[in-house]
Amino acid sequence: MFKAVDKGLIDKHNSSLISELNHDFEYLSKKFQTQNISIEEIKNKLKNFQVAVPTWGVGTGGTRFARFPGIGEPQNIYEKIEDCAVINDLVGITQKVSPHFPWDNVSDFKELKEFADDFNIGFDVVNSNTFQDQGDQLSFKHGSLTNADKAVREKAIKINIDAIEAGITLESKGLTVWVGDGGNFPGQISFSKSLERYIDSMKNIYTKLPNDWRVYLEHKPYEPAFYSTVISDWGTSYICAKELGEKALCLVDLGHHLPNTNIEMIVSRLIDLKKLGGFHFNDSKFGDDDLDAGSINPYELFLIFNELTEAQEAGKLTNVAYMIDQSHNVTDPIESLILSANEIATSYAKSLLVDQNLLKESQDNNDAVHCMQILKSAFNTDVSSLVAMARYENSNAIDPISVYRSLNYKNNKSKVRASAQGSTSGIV
Ligand code: PSV
Ligand code: MN
Repeated sequence: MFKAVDKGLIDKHNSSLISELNHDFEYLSKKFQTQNISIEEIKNKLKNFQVAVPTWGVGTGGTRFARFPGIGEPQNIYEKIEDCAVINDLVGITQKVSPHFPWDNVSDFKELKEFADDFNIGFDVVNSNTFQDQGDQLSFKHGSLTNADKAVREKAIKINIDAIEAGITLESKGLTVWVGDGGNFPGQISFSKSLERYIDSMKNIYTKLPNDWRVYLEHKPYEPAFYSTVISDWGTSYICAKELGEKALCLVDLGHHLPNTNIEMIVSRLIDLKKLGGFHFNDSKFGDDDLDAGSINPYELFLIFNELTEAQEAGKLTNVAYMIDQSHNVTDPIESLILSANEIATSYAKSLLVDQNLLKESQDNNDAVHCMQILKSAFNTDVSSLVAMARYENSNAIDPISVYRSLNYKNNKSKVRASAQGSTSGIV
């Protein structure tokens, strides 16, 4: 079902590109044959790969200093779903959308589900927003789930329970909890008490999870709290997930680590501890910059997928929630999300080229150079024709950006959508 983008237009673009694609794909197949790699097997895995798109990602982001709204921006969750449907019609691997409540203001969740169904869009994990006030006397200025005031904690717990209830109607299967709670000054909060309150609040939320649901705990070292954050790292996240129970897992947002952290090793640790639940993909240079996935350090993204693929092949991992979480300040978010989905699929494809048995053998032989060569040779392989062929066979666009640009989508939307109110600063 294609509703957002005319299938005829995709076919027209594809027909002008297919002969070159066939040629490149054929070349890669022959190359793989000599390496005993089944291109068909990898293509099938790519055709079934999925990564969710966040509703807040299709709106133009900003920094503390300013936000420069784009033209034809979506102003509500319905318009956001339309934009997500454009992305999915073109790339085919972003069928689900991850909403943020009550950021996404919805009065009738059943109606929203029907609206999204009509665009062939499903709902991924739901997110709860307890990092800005929601319009009454109880403020999150000094924290939400960890606030010293029980009434504020109860308000934050309720927001999470409401998000679960909304998610049930939307047929989601999980809740991601990120809290910005922490302190800006030494001594401002008790490290110990705030963690205790977090666990206590989360236990309340956990009891409301349906049996087939999971709750994902997202850590982050700093921002908005710049001295100490309650759920600052994967270790704290792991301790809390363990304390809560089987349905609680850790979520790794790539930007939520200090520069130079070995994120792929964290991924491996969480896999071995049976607590890796999901990802928020993005890239960064300095901190939580929320840059486009794979735009700065594609090798890191590949190394993360290498850990995931190794674990999957060893039967240690199933059911990981993949999502993009980035802020698009200077690009059309639709273009950024198309490219990011492609980067993520590309990293996954390259990880499938790694001969894990050979890597193990070389590790056992302490052959550091050969180990590095195995990884580098997979990473340096140009798999663009393979990823494009998977898209083509799924009836999506060989070159999604050029189809998108030919739509003149945002210009057309600017004539029917309300324009953004002002250009207030703020992240996303
Ligand atoms: C926090 O920085 C975060 O990564 C969390 O996932 C939030 O829900 C999201 O960004 C919102 O911008
Ligand atoms: Mn995130």
